[in-house]
Amino acid sequence: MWDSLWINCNLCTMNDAENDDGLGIINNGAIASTAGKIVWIGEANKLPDASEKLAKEINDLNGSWITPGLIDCHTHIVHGGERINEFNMRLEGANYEEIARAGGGIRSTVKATRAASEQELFDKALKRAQSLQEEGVTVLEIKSGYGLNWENETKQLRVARKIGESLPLDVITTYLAAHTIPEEYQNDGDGYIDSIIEKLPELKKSGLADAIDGFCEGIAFSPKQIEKLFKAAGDLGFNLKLHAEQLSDLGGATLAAKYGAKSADHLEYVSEKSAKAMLKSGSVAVILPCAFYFLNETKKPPIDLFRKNAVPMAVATDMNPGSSPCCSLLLAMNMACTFFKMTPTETMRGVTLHAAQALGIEKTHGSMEIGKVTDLAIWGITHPAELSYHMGFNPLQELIKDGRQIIQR
Ligand code: DI6
Ligand code: FE
Repeated sequence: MWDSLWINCNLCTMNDAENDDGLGIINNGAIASTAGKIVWIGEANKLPDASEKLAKEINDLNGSWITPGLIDCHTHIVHGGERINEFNMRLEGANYEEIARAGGGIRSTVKATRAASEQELFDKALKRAQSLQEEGVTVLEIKSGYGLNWENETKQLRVARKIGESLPLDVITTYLAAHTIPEEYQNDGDGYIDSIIEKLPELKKSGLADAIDGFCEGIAFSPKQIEKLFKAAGDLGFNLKLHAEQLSDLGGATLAAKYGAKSADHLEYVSEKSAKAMLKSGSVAVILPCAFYFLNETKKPPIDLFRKNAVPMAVATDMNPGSSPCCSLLLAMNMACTFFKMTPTETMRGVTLHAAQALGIEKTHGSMEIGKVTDLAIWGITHPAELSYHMGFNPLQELIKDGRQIIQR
């Protein structure tokens, strides 16, 4: 007996075995779920006889489309304060690096995050998570990185975990203490990296973080410093990720690949050598078009290079108060197409299959296949490409998490 059966729908399975169009489309399909897992999927006319009697509940979708629940694989939604003053400064001509060097930027959010209580951080982050969820997101990565000391970094991670416990949403947490050098360490980046490394075993024990991330950039940490962090974190069994080549090419993506990182993110300035290394290591290129847009950048990530080298591309919001105050994964998909000329099929893969790979959960999430979790987004659309096409319009009709309906619109 199945718990639920969805019929009269078109499926965008993201499973190549179904259809090698890059989306795994099945027109007039059906999908069944038991105990939160997919137990049957295929063309409706191949359903076993008397399947109406096989399911406790049948949902007739009247021609709607089903995709896997979307995955936002790069966010900083837990943070204190906003950065509207910097927005104004940039409109008047200052750039992101200048503001950061003048003590604004990440450090100003660090002040606000340290000052905020756990409850305050939670209340704000919950709204952001809900707004992502309203657009079909069922898995969300959340980074720390605005505490920059043990007490406040773990405060952010506890809030992130609590978001996952409070909403029907899977939260993957990432420890980004190596986001920038805190004031207490001024010009001692090496000393700060050592202080992070010292706490990694305790972090591992706490279970608060699934991955370790860093910001490899002139205004943050050098490849040498990141390498030291990656060695220690990798030895402890953490997944690795890296903000790399956002503002310049320091070879961060090559380093990420060398340590088998799940992803390297941003990558506007990435080299061909790094792209090749990423293919070898299976690292995903996480494309963050909202940060590119909001900072008014002109250098675009080399999408053709990733295509040519068959590097999987994910797309994410990078939701954060400084470079991407964007809570819409659908808008990120749209911008990936308009700015970077990714195809709607590539962006769709970027928020499902490849986003799952960037988080190391591709065995259970990111496509609709027998045995994977029943995370389904149900849309009133004519084709999945429509999800990359609209701006400021949300065609979500229903969201199913672990087989249960959690949103109906
Ligand atoms: N790159 C980014 O775009 C965010 N972090 C990072 O390393 C921006 C963070 C911020 O400006 O608060
Ligand atoms: Fe980021």
